[in-house]
Amino acid sequence: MAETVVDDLLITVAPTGAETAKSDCPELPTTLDELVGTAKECEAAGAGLIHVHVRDADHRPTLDLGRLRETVTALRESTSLVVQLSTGGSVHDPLEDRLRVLDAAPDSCSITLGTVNFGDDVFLNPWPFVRDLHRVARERGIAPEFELFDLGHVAALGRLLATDGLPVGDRVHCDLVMGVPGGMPGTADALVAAVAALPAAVTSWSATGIGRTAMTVAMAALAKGGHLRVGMEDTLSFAPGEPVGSNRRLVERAVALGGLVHRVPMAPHRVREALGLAVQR
Ligand code: KMH
Ligand code: ZN
Repeated sequence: MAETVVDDLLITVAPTGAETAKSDCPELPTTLDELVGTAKECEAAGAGLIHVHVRDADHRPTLDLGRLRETVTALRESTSLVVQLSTGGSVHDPLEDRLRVLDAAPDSCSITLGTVNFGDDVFLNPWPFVRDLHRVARERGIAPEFELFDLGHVAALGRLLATDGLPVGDRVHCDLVMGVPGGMPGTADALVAAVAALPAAVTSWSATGIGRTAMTVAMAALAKGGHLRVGMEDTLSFAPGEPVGSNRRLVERAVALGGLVHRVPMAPHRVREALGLAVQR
């Protein structure tokens, strides 16, 4: 009888983001207590990594270093999740503030591989800035997650690795962010094209579909053997006309989808190994 093959599944939760107002979505976890509560629920449901944007006392996005450090500490005290800080911030954040995020010493950080139109705004990622983030992350042992919003970003990742070398632990993890108005569409065809173009050095990849592309992208990612990112940063509707309600529900759905193709959620210690981080903090 053939042996049953069970592969693991990295589920990243991106619970908050920087682009949704609390007033438009009161369930969005914007306070530290709400974020920690969400993180605990999502870890219990099967998430292994949390992608974090921080808000200020008025629930607005902030890159205040004190708040970032406090958030990293609180998440480490309350969960085992791999803590990834966004260096993308909001579309309005200056590059120097985004680089300074690394001073909060997260386990992981996002690095976007190029500038992209972002709805009516521009998400700015000039090449020298991308190189600075990559260099500083490696110097500090922070594992990057390369965010790829477009096929050009996939090619740019190959260029970065060729010119500037591999990240910490020689692991290259990236996330296809699909369906942003201005980036690649959230379709199975686009995902297949992007995956086919990934540099050979890539050791793991996930995908996320923004808004109504969430399910299409998740199913295409699983069909191609990828990992999943879910969360209210990317998706505010669970189904047409049905608000998400909580990040936990999205993680639970990812676990269920993965289970259909015999994938089991990766525990945080396995995520650390996969990202080339020391297992013990
Ligand atoms: N808020 C977006 C403009 C990231 O976290 O690295 C950028 C973003 C990507 O969310
Ligand atoms: Zn983000």
